[in-house]
Amino acid sequence: MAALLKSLVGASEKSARIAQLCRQEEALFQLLIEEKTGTDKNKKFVQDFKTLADVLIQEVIKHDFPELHGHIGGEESNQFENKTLVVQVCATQQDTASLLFTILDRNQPAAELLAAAIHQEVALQDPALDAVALAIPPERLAIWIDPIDSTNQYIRGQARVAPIGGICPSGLCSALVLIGAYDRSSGDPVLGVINEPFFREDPLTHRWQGVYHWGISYQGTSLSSLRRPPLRPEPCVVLSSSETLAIQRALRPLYGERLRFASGAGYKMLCVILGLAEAYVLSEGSTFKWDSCAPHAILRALGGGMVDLEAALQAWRAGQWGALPELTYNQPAGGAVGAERWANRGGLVAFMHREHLEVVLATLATAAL
Ligand code: 2IP
Ligand code: CA
Repeated sequence: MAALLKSLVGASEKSARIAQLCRQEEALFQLLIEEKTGTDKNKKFVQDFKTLADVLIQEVIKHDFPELHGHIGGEESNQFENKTLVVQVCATQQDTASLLFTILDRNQPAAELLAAAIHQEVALQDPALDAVALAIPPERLAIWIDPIDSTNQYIRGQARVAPIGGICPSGLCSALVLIGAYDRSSGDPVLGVINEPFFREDPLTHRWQGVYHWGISYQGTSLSSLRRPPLRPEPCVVLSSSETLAIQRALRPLYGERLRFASGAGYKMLCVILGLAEAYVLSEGSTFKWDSCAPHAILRALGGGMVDLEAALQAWRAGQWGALPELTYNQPAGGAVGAERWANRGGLVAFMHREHLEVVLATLATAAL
C-alpha cells in the first residue's frame, strides 16, 4: 500500500511540475494560449493539451503499476486526438521526447521540457508516507485523475488574490492535481492525493512551491497527512459563483456573510478538508468522478464525506436519515453518453461533520428550490 500511495503522490508531483512548467516556460505556455483568437479553437486546444497531460500522468502510473492497466480514468476522452500515435512513457527520456515531438507538431522545446518532467526522479522525503503499512491489493483498486482542475483559473494565472476568511475566491491557488483510487467492486473512494502546485511563490526566484495532502480510508482504517478540523461555532459554506439563486437564498439566513464563493470544484472540496468551510454545496451536475474521488477519499479518512445532493434530499424528506447516499465511483450514469456518464449528476454536498451535513439538508429540504 505504501508503494501505491507513494507512487500516486509521485505522479501528483510530476503532474504539479508540468502545471508549474507550463506557466514558467514560454514554449509550454504557448501550447495553452495558442490560437487564442478563435474561442472554440482555443478551447479545443486547451482541452487537447489537458488530455495530453492527463494521458501522460496515467502513463506514469501504468508504468509503476501495470496491474492497474485498464483501470485508470480521467477526462472525457482518454485517447489523445491523434489516434495513430500512442501516448506513452518510453524507456528513456530521449524516446519520450521524440514521441512528444511528433505529437506536439514538431515543437522541440515543449517536447523536451515535458519529457524531462516525466522522467525526473521524484525524491519523496516523507516519513509519514513511508510509515503507511496498510495492505490493499492494487488489483482491487481503480484510479480517477484530474491533472489540472480549475483550468480557467490556471490559464488566467492570477498569482495574488486576497483570501476572504482563508478562502481565495479565484486565482492560481485553485488549480489542483487530483488523483483518487476507489474500490472496483464497492465503488467507495479509498485513497486520495491532492496536490497544490501553486501553494506559495518564492519571493526571490518567483518559482512556485507546491504542497500535497493524502488520505486513506479502507475497511475501518483511516490515515491522513492532515488532521480532522473542528466544527467551528460560526460555520461557513462555500459555493460556486454560478450556484443557483435558489440555493443561495435558502442558505443565506443560516450563513449570512459566511456564505463564500470560490472557483474550482477540487479547491472548494479542499477548503472543507482544511476546515476553511464546513460544507461545499453544489446543486448542479457539473462535477465529474475525477473531480471528487480524491477529495472524497481524504474527507472520509478524516471522518467526513460527500453525498449526492438530490438523493440525500430525497432520503431526508422520506425520513431516512440513517442512509444518506455517498457518491460512488465505479458505475456510469444510466442513459448518459461521453463524459456525462461520469458526472455527479445529482450535485453534491462535501462535509466534515455529519451534524453539519444534517443542518444543510434540513435547511434545503424545506426550501423552494
Ligand atoms: C471544473 C473546474 C470548475 C468547476 C467545474 C469543474 O473542472 O473545477 O472550476 O466549476 O465544476 O468541472 P466551478 O469553478 O464553478 O466550481 P476543469 O477545470 O477540470 O474543467
Ligand atoms: Ca476538473
